[in-house]
Amino acid sequence: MLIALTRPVSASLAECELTHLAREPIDMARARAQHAGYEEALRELGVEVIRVPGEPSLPDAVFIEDTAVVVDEVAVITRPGAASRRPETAAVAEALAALRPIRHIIAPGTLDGGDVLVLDRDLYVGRSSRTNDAGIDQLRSHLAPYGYRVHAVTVTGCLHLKSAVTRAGPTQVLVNPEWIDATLLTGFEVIPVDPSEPSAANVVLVNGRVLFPAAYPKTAARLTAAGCALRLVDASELAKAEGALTCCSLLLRRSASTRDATELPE
Ligand code: CIR
Repeated sequence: MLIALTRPVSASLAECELTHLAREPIDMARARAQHAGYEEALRELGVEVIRVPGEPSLPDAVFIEDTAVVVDEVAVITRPGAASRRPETAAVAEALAALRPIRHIIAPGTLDGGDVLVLDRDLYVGRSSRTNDAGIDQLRSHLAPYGYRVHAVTVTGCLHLKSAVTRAGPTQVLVNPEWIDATLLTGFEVIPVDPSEPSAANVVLVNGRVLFPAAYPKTAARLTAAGCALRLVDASELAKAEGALTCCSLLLRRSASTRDATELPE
């Protein structure tokens, strides 16, 4: 069984961090409805959704992905690159403590979970405006004992590594080649986003289906043609806060001992 930890949309979302986007008004009712639709889609795909308590004064708390890196053996609580986001980690650490042994990224390291792409035992980690080399080195030290390899990847033009690449199938990655050198991801078939949809590369692969943003029909067609089964979700209001689909959950197996290879890709 897969678990998704999520966190409610904060009342202060309009004060979120923005790096590559201009601030636009956010329709809060719509943002909350879209977030509920995202959670519902996860449930529909067989995931148990557990909500971590909200924190209305932390604008970006809904983007829970950035607060931890979770593998079967351990959870590494991050130290987000944006100082405003660091208080988000405490509640997530508390929730994860019931599910995994906990490790921490500490100063001077910074790391956002959105920069970490787990492909089997290889973790590709974006060196970005949020994640520094000290954070990457600490992640490597925490995960090496379990046989994980951590590779640093330079990210340009977007917020996080996973703005530029995510897994779309057992052997497929969806990539914006303008933002990352996809040849680094050896052993995977690279599906490029449609050039008119640069932000379409962030998808959630779960139980063999791909949660995909409804806003990007041309890239959706490419994935469908490549044999991916899509479940569309509308996340357009959350996108105004520079959040994409992976950002809104932390996906993990209930326990390593009950691993089912059909849930998350190996
Ligand atoms: C931020 O800038 O930190 C938030 N407004 C958006 C975070 C999106 N998270 C993600 O891509 N993993």
